[in-house]
Amino acid sequence: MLSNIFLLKGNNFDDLNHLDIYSYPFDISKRIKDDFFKKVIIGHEEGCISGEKEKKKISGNTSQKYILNCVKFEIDSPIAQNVEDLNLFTVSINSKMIIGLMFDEEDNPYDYAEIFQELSYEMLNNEKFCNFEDEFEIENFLITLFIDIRRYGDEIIQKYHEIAFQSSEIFTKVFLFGIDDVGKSSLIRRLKTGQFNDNYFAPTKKFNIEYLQEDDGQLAIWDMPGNLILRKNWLNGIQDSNILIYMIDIANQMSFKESKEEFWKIVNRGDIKDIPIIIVANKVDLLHLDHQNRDQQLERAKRELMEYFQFKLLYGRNWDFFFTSVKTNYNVLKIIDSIFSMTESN
Ligand SMILES: Nc1nc2c(ncn2[C@@H]2O[C@H](COP(=O)(O)OP(=O)(O)OP(=O)(O)O)[C@@H](O)[C@H]2O)c(=O)[nH]1
Ligand SMILES: [Mg+2]
Repeated sequence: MLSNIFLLKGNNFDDLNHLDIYSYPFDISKRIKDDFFKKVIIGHEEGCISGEKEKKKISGNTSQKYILNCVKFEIDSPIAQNVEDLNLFTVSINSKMIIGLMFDEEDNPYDYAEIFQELSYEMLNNEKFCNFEDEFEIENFLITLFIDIRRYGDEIIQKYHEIAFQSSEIFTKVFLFGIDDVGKSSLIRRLKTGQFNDNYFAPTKKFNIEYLQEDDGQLAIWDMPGNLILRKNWLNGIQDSNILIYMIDIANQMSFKESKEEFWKIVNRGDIKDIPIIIVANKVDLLHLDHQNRDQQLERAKRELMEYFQFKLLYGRNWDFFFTSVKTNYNVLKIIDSIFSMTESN
């Protein structure tokens, strides 16, 4: 678990006697020996030089969000260090400042590598949280970064470790994914409680795992966060899945391109090629289909989706597609039936 965060700032790291030190929640400068921070700086530099970690700038990230013409703060790859028996993870900002995370002994800092870099980058360059000119600003930045990384650890990493220990044999593991706002968590609520709430808006931030007892067996449904930053956690949860469900918001055509890219990023992975997939085009109630031509209209919509998403490339795999409305309950139970029929035949 993350226990503390600190920031070292000086005009010049050659002058290690004149550093400004900020930390949260404990004032660590009072608790540890004088030369601790020197060792941290030297350890960080050595880690970079030895190439223990590829020294890759986050500004080179291919994710669209990080491509900016002018990057004010460059964040290097984090370096794991053990200084005075403390388990540390450090990044440097513009090679002038160092942010350090302190973890419990048993933690693996590399579980936090991406979130540490991305959050720092996002807060400094996109949200312009801090210019490092004002103490209050720096403290505020550190507190926010600490809380967000700690929450990530509690909600994603700890949960992942806990669940990895549970036996998957008695459950059919259903991996439910898709970009944000398509209706994944609403589907789970509908299945669990029979309810749907139009005003429900609670983007999923962690692995949300629900267990369902159905006539044909028990399901463990892993509801993934669709949030852009959290999507990379899909790969932490997908192992040992018995079936994948990919959800699309049929009413939001603007999102199709993004949704298609995310779909193929996962589905093209060799290690999941034998896992059956159900593609669910949700929110069909928003299409305002007219009663008389409903079937033809759905048929046409399906053809267009097949073409756009290139689902034909799934040829040879065990897959299915159908429309749903979690709101009106249309085809919701069909999802359950398909889960059992497709996993049985697999
Ligand atoms: N009209 C309509 N709205 C829906 C339907 N399903 C979900 N919604 C609404 O869509 C919004 C997003 O639903 P969520 O279930 O939170 O979406 P999600 O995919 O879990 O989103 P993330 O957790 O951010 O990945 C909510 O306002 C739901 O009420 C549906 O079938 N029809
Ligand atoms: Mg959700």
